Amino acid sequence: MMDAAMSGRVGNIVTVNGALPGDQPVRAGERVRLRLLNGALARMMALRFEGHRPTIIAIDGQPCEPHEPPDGRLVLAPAMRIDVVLDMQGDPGSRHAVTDDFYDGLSYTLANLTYSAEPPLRAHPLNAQVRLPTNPLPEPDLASAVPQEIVLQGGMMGGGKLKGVGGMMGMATPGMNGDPAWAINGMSMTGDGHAGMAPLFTLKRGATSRLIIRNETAWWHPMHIHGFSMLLLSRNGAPVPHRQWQDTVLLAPKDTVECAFVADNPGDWMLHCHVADHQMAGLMTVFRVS
Ligand SMILES: [Cu+2]
Repeated sequence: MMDAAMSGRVGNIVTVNGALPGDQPVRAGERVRLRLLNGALARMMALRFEGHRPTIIAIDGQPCEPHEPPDGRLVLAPAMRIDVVLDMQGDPGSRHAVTDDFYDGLSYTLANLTYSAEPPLRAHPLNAQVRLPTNPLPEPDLASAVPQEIVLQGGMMGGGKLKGVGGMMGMATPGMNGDPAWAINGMSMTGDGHAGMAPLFTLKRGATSRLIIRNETAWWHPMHIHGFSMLLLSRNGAPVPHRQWQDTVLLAPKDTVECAFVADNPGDWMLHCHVADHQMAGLMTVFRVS
């Protein structure tokens, strides 16, 4: 429960496609499309491709405007998927590290791009378009959008929003004695989510929902929605570029993110943190589209 009230269990070994990653063979001049998926329980990742410039072409399965990640650093939280195009512009025979430096002081080499000795496949990098056709998602109507605030609360050092929170100061540790460690708008849904909890909010089918997700905690949370892809509008008041549609939105401590979607999919849907330890300890809710 102590871990669940903090970062969750990040583990100590990262595998790629189920195996310990080592050399990833590539050839100079080739263009590679990588679909990166963070399947970890709690570990965030921030990948750098030494000597290379990945271009993001899709996030969570939704094409976006092709763009390079800020500082060349690809941040991937649990459940996030990012498609990148990578032009192999290294020299034949060279090796380039793929590193993960998400956690301060804990950076490591995940794998190595290992070039064969073959001559480059082509003399110049490809000029061809990397933009993918967009999916037919309904466009949110922001003028008529129904605002809904989603406040993430709890965890260690969270500022006392939950009963007993504030464990670092010698008070009760959140999550101990079977209490939930986290809450959304003051309510905690724990276990497998079938707790019979009433929906946090209800949307009319076809209405545009505008979610304002506010992270009051001292921890990172990849918030994952079922049934919909959300258009990211702003982060901490600044507009989000590249028209990114996501079903998993990572919030840094104290972040506020605004997103919108058209509620065209009837049913009861989950909205939860995808750090499984957080979800099971209360960072989960349900909403209804009817
Ligand atoms: Cu979380």
